[in-house]
Amino acid sequence: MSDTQQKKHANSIKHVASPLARQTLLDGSLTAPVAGVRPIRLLPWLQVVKIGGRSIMDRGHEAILPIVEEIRSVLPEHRLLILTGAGIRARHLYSVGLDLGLPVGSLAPLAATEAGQNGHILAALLSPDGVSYVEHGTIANQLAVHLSAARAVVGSAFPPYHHHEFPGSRIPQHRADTGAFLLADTLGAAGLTIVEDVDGIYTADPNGPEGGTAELLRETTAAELAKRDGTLPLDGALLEVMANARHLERVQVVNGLVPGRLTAALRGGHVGTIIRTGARPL
Ligand code: GWN
Ligand code: ATP
Repeated sequence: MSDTQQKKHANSIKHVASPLARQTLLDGSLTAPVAGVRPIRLLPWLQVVKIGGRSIMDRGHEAILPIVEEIRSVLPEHRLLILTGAGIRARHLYSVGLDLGLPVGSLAPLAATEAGQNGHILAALLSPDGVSYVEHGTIANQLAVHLSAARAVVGSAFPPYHHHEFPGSRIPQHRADTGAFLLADTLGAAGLTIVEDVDGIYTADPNGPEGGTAELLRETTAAELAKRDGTLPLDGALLEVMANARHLERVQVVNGLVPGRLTAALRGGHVGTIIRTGARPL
């Protein structure tokens, strides 16, 4: 190309004004003016409900049928994304897989399938009410259209990290509670209720050796829980994700074995443990 041709060509290039084009995305002071604003709420009317795999689904009809009845009765009031946890089949899988030396990236997708199976069971029971199981890809891309056609859908709470699961631990760190929170926060949902088999979060495992002295925490923060020693009825990674939440300011953990608790929580009642996240009202 001659000099004149080159100049003509350069003048015809359309320059796209892009504030992040010239800087490293690692420099917080440069990205903050562009990336520091709160994201939009995609589905602000959505209520997300995580149903425990071990705590509810593994108990069979005694626990599942009353929850199905309760979900059915709240459908006229709420539009729901119901997400199920993986339960004891995943725990058995971890023991077999770990014994065989499988890496965490093999175990994560295998455990996730169990969360999906629990979702299929729940969706089948709710199908007379127009509720179906929807795949991960559908949750990602077509949730709005499905929730325009039905009051609720069911999906797997396990996040699809698959073979990208972080190798920090041999058991997948990002499990069903984390997956449910990540979805609820990114969708800008109105709320997330985590349904367990205990009244909420206690100072120690109420079913453990110190259960007799364990006290229920009516209200706490993700930061306080992160500082505590001992076990929780939630994934550890959830606390880290909650600290960086963008929309969801609180989550409630409720006992799904007590009829009416889920309904009350969805109506804004304080019937379990409220955990405040790092998200702040604007
Ligand atoms: O299979 O129950 O979605 O919604 O994490 O991947 O391991 O897959 O590897 O859309 O993509 O078992 O087949 O399975 O639970 O996750 O789904 O029936 O590629 O609808 O095909 O991200 O459901 O499944 O287990 O959730 O959690 O075909 Mo299942 Mo799960 Mo279905 Mo899904 Mo995974 Mo898909 Mo997926 Mo896989
Ligand atoms: P998943 O959905 O991943 O299958 P889940 O949410 O149904 O699991 P668990 O992970 O077993 O269920 O969590 C519930 C259990 O956590 C309770 O039955 C309780 O015994 C136990 N637990 C441990 N520590 C605490 C605590 N500090 N407060 C309340 N429950 C606790």
